[in-house]
Amino acid sequence: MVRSPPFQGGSTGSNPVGITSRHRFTMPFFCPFHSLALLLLIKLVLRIFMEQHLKQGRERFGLVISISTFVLMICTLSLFGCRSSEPMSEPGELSPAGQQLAERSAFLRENTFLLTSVFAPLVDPLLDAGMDTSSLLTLLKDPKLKFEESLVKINVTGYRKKVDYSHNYAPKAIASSIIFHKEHVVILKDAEKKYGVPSEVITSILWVETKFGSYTGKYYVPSVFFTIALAAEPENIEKNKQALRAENPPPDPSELDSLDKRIIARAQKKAKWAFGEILALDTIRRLYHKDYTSLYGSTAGAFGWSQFLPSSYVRWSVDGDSDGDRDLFSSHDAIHSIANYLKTNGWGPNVKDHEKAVYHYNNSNDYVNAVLTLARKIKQGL
Ligand SMILES: [Ca+2]
Repeated sequence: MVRSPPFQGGSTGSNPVGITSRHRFTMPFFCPFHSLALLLLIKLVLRIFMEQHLKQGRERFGLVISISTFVLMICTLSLFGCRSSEPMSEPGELSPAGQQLAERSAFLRENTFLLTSVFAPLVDPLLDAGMDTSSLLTLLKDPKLKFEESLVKINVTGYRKKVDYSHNYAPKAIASSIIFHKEHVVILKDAEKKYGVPSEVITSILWVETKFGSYTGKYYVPSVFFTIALAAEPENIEKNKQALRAENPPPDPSELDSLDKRIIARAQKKAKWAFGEILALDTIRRLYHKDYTSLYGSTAGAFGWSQFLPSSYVRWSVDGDSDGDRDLFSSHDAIHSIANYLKTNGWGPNVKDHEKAVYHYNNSNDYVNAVLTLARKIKQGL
């Protein structure tokens, strides 16, 4: 896919159509300064002429000649200065910013559906951030791209539901993990040797995340990020404010202002995060030639056996089997990518290092406990 030149955003200030000012004063004596200088020069020449004919003193004549020479010199210098500081250009030439603006306008005129799309607020920011027009069109024309109402809901009063991870180290989980470890022992030990992360920890994460690739998520990943990137749009903020007031029981009226501010702050944070993940998706397309228009994952947009976010894919995925593709839907690449992730994010010789690295993977102490408990049980069962 040929990448179109990225557009740059921003106002062109007092020159909205982008016409350059470089062709001002291309006729220099239209400049008020030069016009005045010319008048002075003409006046002095006339005076010299009159002085000569009136045969007045030679000294006075010399003074007039000196003054006229000085004025002529100043006039000439400023004339050249004016021309050199404002080089001439072809009439109608656009500045780079003006040209970009004109191209952007033409693009939007050719694709008016963008302006009526629910994702219209993201078009300019994504183009400003460097996403090329062709990939943006591919995404927004795709009927799979949908606004997922549930993903912009923000709850600022309810406690986050505690996730129970204990089933992840139940006997069935341990037995399945030991079987997987034996079947993939060569790849697991290769990753362990390369990154210093124990094979049973890698196995444990693969089980907890996706049950060895059995549940990698059913959400269309671009829809997840495009939807969440709209979380801070006024209508979505308003929906959350209304939902807050409709809660049963409703919140204390004296707390509403504070809760509204929390909704706005959280929505802005989520929208910024999702916008960054859209750009990471596009980076994956550009750098690794991956087609994300068939990518499915979790409600958080994590995908593959290892459940990496797009930004994690860009930073920490690796091509474990050296086939030229970082494919997190393959066990080989997922195993090496998890090991690389943990190694890069703090895995070391101490328990604290283990906890830190796994916590980085998923910010939950219960998750950390489940992963490390299952890993210990796998090791005991081998
Ligand atoms: Ca590969």
